[in-house]
Amino acid sequence: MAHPSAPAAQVAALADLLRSPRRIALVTHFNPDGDAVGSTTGLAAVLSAEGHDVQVILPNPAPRNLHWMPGYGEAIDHISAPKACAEMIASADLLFCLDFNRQDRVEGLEAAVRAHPLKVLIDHHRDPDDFARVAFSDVKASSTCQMVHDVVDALGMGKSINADAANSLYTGIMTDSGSFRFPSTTPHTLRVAADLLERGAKPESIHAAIMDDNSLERMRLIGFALSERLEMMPGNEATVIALSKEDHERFHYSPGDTEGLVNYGLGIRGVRLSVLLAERNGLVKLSLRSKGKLPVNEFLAAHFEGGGHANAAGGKSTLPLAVTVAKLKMELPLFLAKHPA
Ligand SMILES: [Mn+2]
Repeated sequence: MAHPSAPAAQVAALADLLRSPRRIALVTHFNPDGDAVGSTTGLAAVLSAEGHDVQVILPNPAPRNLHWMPGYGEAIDHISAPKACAEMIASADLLFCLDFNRQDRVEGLEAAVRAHPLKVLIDHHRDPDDFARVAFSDVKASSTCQMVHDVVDALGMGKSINADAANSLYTGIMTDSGSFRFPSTTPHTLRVAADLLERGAKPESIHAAIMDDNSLERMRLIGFALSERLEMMPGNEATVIALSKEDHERFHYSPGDTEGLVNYGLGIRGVRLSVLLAERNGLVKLSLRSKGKLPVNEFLAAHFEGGGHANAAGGKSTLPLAVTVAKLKMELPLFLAKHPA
């Protein structure tokens, strides 16, 4: 199997670091998603099978539909156990930084991560900061989980991808690729997925655990957002959903409830850009999704302190919701005109 994410020089450097049993901490980004939890627990399972002493450390807990993931129960998080997290990082020989490109993405763990002298990065986000001794960066990879698979394989540790690791890694590839439909899904992505199936990943159970675990409130909130809050922009190419603080309260919002909501707009015929604005914790969070050559990361970087991928990116605004929506509606037509379908 080819390893586009695992260049030989970095693989050799990492192999050197893993030659004898190590105490290893693995961290990922704040608000961990399937790829974040999958890459940390998946790599931890592999390294543990290789005889290393491992600990997964999360900046905050993952949404409930990820708690079933193998190894999630052994992870510690900075919200519940700040001291233990900082001590574990400080005492680790080696710190894996997975699925994030800047050290401020770990929020409360930032100081501990910055202070660690020996970091290994595996990540697929654009423009990673230069903070790791060994860095694997592949912006074309569907997911960090796919990269972890390739790095592990290149290290000759493929046999240590046990069923737990396979289920974790498959989860991240599935969630980050939108169930194998985003353009980042390549033949290689499917070969990696096939390899994980051979090693014990269970696609049906994983999909059900992730997708069919909605609370009734979340389903009602989605219904409300689509019927009462979704606006079609002039030209019928873009949709905007703006959810106020009151909207969240009405449906007893809990974290993760609006996950994936932004994608619904793209399901409408002719729509190639969809926006979700959510007023939470005194801030307006923007999520954008697009189809084709419509770099929403550039739009958000220019106007809403954001970034991410070309077809999926996030940003924020400290302006009131209505003002943010007005600003968005002013800028969107210009952006669409600049990038015609
Ligand atoms: Mn990812």
